[in-house]
Amino acid sequence: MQFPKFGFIPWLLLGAAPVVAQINAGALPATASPPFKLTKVAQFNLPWRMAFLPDGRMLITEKIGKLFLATQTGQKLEVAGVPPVFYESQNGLLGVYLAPSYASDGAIYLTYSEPGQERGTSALALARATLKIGTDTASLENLKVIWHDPIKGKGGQVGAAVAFSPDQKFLFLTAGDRQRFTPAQDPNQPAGKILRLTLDGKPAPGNPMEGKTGAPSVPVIDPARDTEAAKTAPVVRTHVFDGPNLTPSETWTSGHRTPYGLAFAPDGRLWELEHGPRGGDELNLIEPGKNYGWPLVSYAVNYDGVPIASPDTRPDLAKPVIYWTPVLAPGNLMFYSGAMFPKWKARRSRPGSSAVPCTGSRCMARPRHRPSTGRLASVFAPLSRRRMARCG
Ligand SMILES: [Ca+2]
Repeated sequence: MQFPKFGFIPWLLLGAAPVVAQINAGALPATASPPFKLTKVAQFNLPWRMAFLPDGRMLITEKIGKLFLATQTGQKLEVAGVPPVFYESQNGLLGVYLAPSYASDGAIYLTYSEPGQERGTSALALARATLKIGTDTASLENLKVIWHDPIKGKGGQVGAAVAFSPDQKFLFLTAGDRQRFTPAQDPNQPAGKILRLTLDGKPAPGNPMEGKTGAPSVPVIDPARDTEAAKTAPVVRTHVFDGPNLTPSETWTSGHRTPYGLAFAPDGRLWELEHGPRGGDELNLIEPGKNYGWPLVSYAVNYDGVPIASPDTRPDLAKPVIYWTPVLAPGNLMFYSGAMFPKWKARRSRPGSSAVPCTGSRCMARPRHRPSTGRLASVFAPLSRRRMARCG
């Protein structure tokens, strides 16, 4: 039995189940002011991710399909050589990450919606390229798609977050459910999974289903109205894999919906943030081979009000450590251990703070890591006009 020691926030335990304390942090009251000052230095068109270079400059993606190199004073330079992306709603150019070897070889990774042949279709792609920076130029060279979901189809909720293992040898990639629900429970489809790959995009050794291949073909459906409608959604086509279906051997965990945040904590544990439907955003501790339940269970209902079974009904599925109803709509997850924010400063009892910038609620959340329990306690600093939470 695990029971986190939240002595500083005893109210969190009110109503908690006796065995596992799932925390709903959604209704916590906001704090009045953020512990930092916001200064506008540049403007972007739908910026989605940033990656800091060793010299302090940033690579910033725009979902519409552009990549910029920007200084901290706001000078922008568009990076040439970005691949074509399918931009629509949640699809587009999404992630940018420095490779562990960046300092020696300039390698970066991009994640994006790769256009399909049929109009309105796409799939998640992971590409590696070399960033070349000149005096007044920047470009990507030798760009190569090292992994992609071969099942092109309709829908948003791409995922596309990357985290590197603490030993820098492996790459974790989130693949969202594409608003099709059922693929998240299909071991033959990447959608709704967290994959663990080598740095060149191959199935990583040591994965739970290492060496296993999947079905040679899978049915493809369009996004469905809700979890119930998805069960009987018409098959729009059958995808036949070109070669062996490597999905099982790539899979680390399954049952994810909209996994936008993925990061290793200073203690080496992997955490993931995903959107729930009408409620039920989740912070999950990611452990190999586990099934995180979507769309079988959720601490929320569908957008149209159709109910979804509670995670409490399925002890075989991994529950979130924290969930949010109402939602935050988390856009990312990062752990901060720098010195810029004294209150966030890492110290022996707290080796790092995590931060969650949110899309829907215009906030910054700050779940704090508590090494004494090995868990994250729910502590937040809001930026927004909307609800945010502070508890400790
Ligand atoms: Ca879940």
